[in-house]
Amino acid sequence: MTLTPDELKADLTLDQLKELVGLVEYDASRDPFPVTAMDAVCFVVGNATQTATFYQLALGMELEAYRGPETGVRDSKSYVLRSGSARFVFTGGVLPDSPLHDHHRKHGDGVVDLALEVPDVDKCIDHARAVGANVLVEPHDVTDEHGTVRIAAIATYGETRHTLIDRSRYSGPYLPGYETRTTTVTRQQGHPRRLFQAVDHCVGNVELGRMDEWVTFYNKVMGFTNMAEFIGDDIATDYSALMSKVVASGNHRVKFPLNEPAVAKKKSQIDEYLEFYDGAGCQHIALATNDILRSVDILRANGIEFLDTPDSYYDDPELRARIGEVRVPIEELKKRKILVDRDEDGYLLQIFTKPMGDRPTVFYEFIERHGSLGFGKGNFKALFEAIEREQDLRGNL
Ligand code: TYF
Ligand code: FE
Repeated sequence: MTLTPDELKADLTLDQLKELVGLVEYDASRDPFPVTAMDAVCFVVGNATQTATFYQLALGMELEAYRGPETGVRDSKSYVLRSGSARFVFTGGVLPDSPLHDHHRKHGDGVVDLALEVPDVDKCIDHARAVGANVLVEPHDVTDEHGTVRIAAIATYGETRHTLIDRSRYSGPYLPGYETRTTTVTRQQGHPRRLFQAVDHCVGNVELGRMDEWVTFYNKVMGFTNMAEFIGDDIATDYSALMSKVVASGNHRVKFPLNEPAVAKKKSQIDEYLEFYDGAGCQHIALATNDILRSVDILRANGIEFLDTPDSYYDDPELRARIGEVRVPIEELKKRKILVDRDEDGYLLQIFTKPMGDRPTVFYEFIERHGSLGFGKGNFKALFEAIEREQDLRGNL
């Protein structure tokens, strides 16, 4: 397994990545759709200029590239931000009749593209087409003075897409046509340590009864395999009001949990998302950090709001017994409302933000893994109760 140029640039070693996001060795030569890593999470937002500043100020990301009217693109502004190997691109419409405004009118701020870095775009597209995928953009080269990228795109759930990018022949900022831009924010104590280093997983919410269709899509079209963690009928009707399965790329570098609403006693949090996003879409992005306590302290001080966890969660003797020793006293987690889960491989610490925008749709998870390859199954009950308290406050339960 090799590191992508982004990961090298982000000073991450393969061992650090394994620890951060939980990678596995596999035989790429037998993969019909080899994927190297996430390339970018691309958002369409109502105000990309302010969103880019907010992500620098509050989430400690660094501005890296820009494209817009000043660089000859009249219809939109795009800001590229980085934290470790995680890359976010925020785009907003500029001209009054921009189709980006139509997207934003319908969905609000949201994820339009979970872009993947692949070694061979044509091989992926040939396979995807042969098994019936919807090819949105045919493979083509894009070139500037820094080199050439090969690009294509396939459709996934809702109006979301997967752009496939081979950037092995390119050394410029983000993509051809972008110019280098550096962070405008001056930080108080010089150069900050990052608040997160990588994207751990990206979750999709799909319509009632369609989860298995999308799992099959990722299996057949993209060669992704199912991971052990899932929420079935049994848990769904008791308290979660959702069903969930997880697919991962061969090397586990890319993990996509998929949720659908379940018919339960209460209105599902997934139904709330589908209603306010007006369709299927990306629900949360999990960001891997190697110091979740520090990250959460800084994020809170910067105004990021997290879901509450009741003290009873930490005082439960069953939790204490199941968790055993973790790297800090449980009191430190309790103070910060950080959740903890342990499975056969190790443990993880995780916390969830409230929705980031005006609509109750997209949010973030911060996760610190210590061996565990799971998604916090032991926390599902506490987490879903916290989500439902917020849903109730919004009048949507
Ligand atoms: O990604 C996961 O599976 C966990 C748990 O609506 C989760 O972060 C699952 C569904 C959901 C919120 C969180
Ligand atoms: Fe998650």
